[in-house]
Amino acid sequence: MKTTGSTLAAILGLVSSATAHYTFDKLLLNDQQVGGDNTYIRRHDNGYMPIKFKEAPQGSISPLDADFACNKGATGAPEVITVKAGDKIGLRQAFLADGIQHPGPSQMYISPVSDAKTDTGSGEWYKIHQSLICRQGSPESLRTDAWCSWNENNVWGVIPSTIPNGQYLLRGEHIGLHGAHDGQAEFYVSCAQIEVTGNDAAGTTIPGESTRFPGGYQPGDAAVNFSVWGRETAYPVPPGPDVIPGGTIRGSADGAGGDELRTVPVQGGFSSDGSSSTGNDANTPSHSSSPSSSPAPTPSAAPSDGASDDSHGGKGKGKCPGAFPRRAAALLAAKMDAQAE
Ligand SMILES: [Cu+2]
Repeated sequence: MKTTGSTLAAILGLVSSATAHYTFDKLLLNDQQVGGDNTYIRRHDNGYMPIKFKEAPQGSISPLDADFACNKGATGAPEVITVKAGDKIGLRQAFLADGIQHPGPSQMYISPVSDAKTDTGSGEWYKIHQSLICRQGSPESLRTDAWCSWNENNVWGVIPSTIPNGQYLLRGEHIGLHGAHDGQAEFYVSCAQIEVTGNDAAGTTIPGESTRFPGGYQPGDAAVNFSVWGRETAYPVPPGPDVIPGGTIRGSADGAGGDELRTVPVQGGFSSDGSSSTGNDANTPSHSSSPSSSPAPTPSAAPSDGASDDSHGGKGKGKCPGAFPRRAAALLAAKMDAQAE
């Protein structure tokens, strides 16, 4: 692999700011890595930098930019991975990043495409997985290990039985909320190329709501203006559309059920055991067990919970916790240099 200018710039950015940034480049299928770096996951030009609405790192993009679907300048990967319903699929962090240490949700979306190697991701996206809070706790833990994804090195989900056979782009995303109180949520995004097989009973359409990227997230969304620096112990405002029927939700808005993986019920009798879902549970499982399904907190609510910008330390609080060590960044730079020889 050649060291590119943009990669070097990303490394220098890491060294100078020493933040815990990362990207995803390795595919995990049922917890085993398949292929190498970027065999199935699209390479992009954003290095380890986050995407942000506001004060994005130099050279990065906004969630409102055309490349938000698969990250800046993403190009087709050489291979498409074949998967089936029930497979656990993960997008693992790249070199020297070994555990997400940003508080926030992980999500997976799919977009049906005719050719997963060339499609740009401008079509409809359906959310197949959402990972929220796995450990019920305190306002302090909402800033760290209350989140299911805390310290995990990949964003993962499960292939639903409800989606038609065919090729898809699979978009893995983690959203860091540590700066969200200031409109600076950090989006880490990569796309894998998959082909779903064996879902002959799934019909020809994908159930549930869809969205588009860019467009799916807006700067004023409660989900990405949520403050983890106040007294909240729940996150009742997951970003984007609901998880589709047959998709999975890990944890919950307040962590009450622990680290639990639930499948969103299918309405209208698709499920093979003939059980039919009832009531609102089926529509909003991520909210149903939570006492916090009250209206979403808004950015302007922050001062009223005692967390004004001044009281929580101003600029320091928005910084990435769990700093990416300077030493590790230097090692990364050295490795990249060696590979460029
Ligand atoms: Cu960060």
